[in-house]
Amino acid sequence: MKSIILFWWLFCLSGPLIANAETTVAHTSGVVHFDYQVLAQRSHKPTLFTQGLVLDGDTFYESSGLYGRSMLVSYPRTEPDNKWAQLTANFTQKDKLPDRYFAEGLALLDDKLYLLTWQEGIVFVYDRTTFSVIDRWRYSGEGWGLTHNGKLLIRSDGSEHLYFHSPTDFSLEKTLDVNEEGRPVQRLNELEFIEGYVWANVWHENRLVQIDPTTGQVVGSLDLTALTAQVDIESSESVLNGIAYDTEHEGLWVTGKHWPTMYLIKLIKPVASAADQ
Ligand SMILES: [Ca+2]
Repeated sequence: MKSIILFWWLFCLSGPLIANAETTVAHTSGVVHFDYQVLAQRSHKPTLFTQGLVLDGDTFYESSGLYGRSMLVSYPRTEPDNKWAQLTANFTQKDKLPDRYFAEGLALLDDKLYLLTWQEGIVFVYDRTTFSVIDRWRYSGEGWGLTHNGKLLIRSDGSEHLYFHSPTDFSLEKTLDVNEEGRPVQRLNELEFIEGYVWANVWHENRLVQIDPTTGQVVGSLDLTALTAQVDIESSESVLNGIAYDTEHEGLWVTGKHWPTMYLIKLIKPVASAADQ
C-alpha cells in the first residue's frame, strides 16, 4: 500500500514538472533565427532620417523625421535600363511638413499614404499621386512605425504593443502585446507586413523580429549586426530603421537613419538539424 501511495505522490509531483519542461521547450524552439544574403545595394540619401519605408512597384516612399526637417518623399527603385537607381538626383516627389511636426511611420493602402507624427497625435493622409493632404485625424499616444494587413493600419509606439486602426477614420480597433520567449519585446519601431506576418525593427538593436499578428508571438528574428557594421554611420542615432518588401525579388530593402546605402536582402531559413526534428 505504501508503494502505491508513494507512486501516486510521485505521479502528482511530476505533472507540473513535465508541463514546465514542455513550456520551456516551446519557448526556446519557437523563434526561427534567420540568416540573410545581400542581393543588391544602392545609394540612399544620408540626409534622410528614415522613419517609414515602403516600396510599391518601382517607387519607394519614405518618411524622414526630426523637427523642422520632416518630409515625405518618393524616388525610383530602378533606372529605365533596369539598373538600380542611385539616389543622388532630386526626389520624384517631396512634401516638407510644417516645422512643428516630427514625421514617423508610413504606410500605403488603397492609393493613400498614411503618415504618423511622433508626439503630435496627428496622422496625415496623402494622395499618393499628388502628395496633397486629403485627410488628417487625431490619435492618442506616440507614433513610431506603421504598416497594414490589407484591412487595418498597424501602428507601433516604441513599446511592446501594436495598435490596429481603421483606415477610414483611424479609430482604434484592437491592441496586441508582442512577446518573445515569454518576455515583452519593447521599442518596436518601423514595420512591414509580409506574407501574413508583421516585421519590426527593434529600436537600437540591429535586428528585425517577425511577429504573428494573431498571437503577438515573435516567431522569427534576423540579426543585421554584420550588415550595420559595413555602414559609414555618423552618430549613435543613425540606427537601422526601414523595411520595405520587394515582391518582385522576394526580398527586403533595409536601411537606416542617415545611412548612405540601402540593401536588398533575401531571408534564409536555417535548415533544421536532427536535434530539432
Ligand atoms: Ca515599412
